[in-house]
Amino acid sequence: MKMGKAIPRLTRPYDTAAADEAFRDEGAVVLSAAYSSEECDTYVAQVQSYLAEHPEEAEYAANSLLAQFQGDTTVTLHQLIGTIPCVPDMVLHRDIVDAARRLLAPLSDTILLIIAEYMGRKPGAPRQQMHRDTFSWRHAPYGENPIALSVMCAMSDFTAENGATWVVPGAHGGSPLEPPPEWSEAVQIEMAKGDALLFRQDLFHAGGANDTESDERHILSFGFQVGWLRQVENSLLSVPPEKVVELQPELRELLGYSHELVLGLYKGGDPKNALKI
Ligand SMILES: O=C(O)CCC(=O)C(=O)O
Repeated sequence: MKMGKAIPRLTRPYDTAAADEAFRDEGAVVLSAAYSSEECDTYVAQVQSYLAEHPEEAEYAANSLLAQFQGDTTVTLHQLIGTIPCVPDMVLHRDIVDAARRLLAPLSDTILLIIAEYMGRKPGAPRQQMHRDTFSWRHAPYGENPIALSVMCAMSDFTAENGATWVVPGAHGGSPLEPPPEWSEAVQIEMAKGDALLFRQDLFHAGGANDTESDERHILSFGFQVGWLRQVENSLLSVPPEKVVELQPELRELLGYSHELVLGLYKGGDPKNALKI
């Protein structure tokens, strides 16, 4: 395993060659100010009002499979594309989608959205186990070229105290079943509100402990995967067709109204035909 030292941070306009080099050498890159402060505030406000109007969502999430991993000091909300109005445009962030397309091109002609998820890590949230997100596809082959990209966006400041994400620079390219590196090799990625951490899903990382009294860490988490793998979030069930038709065509494709050669066909043809638009 090749070990680097720091995760590069890019400012606008983002240098695509530098981003690609960072993925290759360190497994990750930070895009500074990927989102405006207003976008972040709108996102948090929309999530919070949705959760207030739909208490059943919190109850469902608290008993879900992923809740066991996140713990009860984290509030989560899934299927954001169909429920939180600002999220479709945020997920279609041009620099992020283009970075994913470049990164995943060696192993697939198409890409899909893995998940679009809110996480609020409350004071008292413990440090997560170090993990590779490719655990979702632990039987898939792994190597030089990744099968998925994670995007962890700071919707409020990520600080060392409130649990900014830890990553191990250069600890990518291996199996999700390998033992994690030592914590001494990990670095914490503090980010200002609006910054986005992009990392190969086979990079070892973890959410940090929130040791503050009252500073909840608000996250927009999403990602992209090669088009021939099953998505983590079942987008075709999560976003009802009447919502899907209102979305931008590129986002419809990223949800799964697309096909990788003969995978994902509808009646032997393009799954977009099911939308009758
Ligand atoms: O909380 C974070 O910053 C990282 C979260 C994460 O890695 C996860 O939930 O899998």
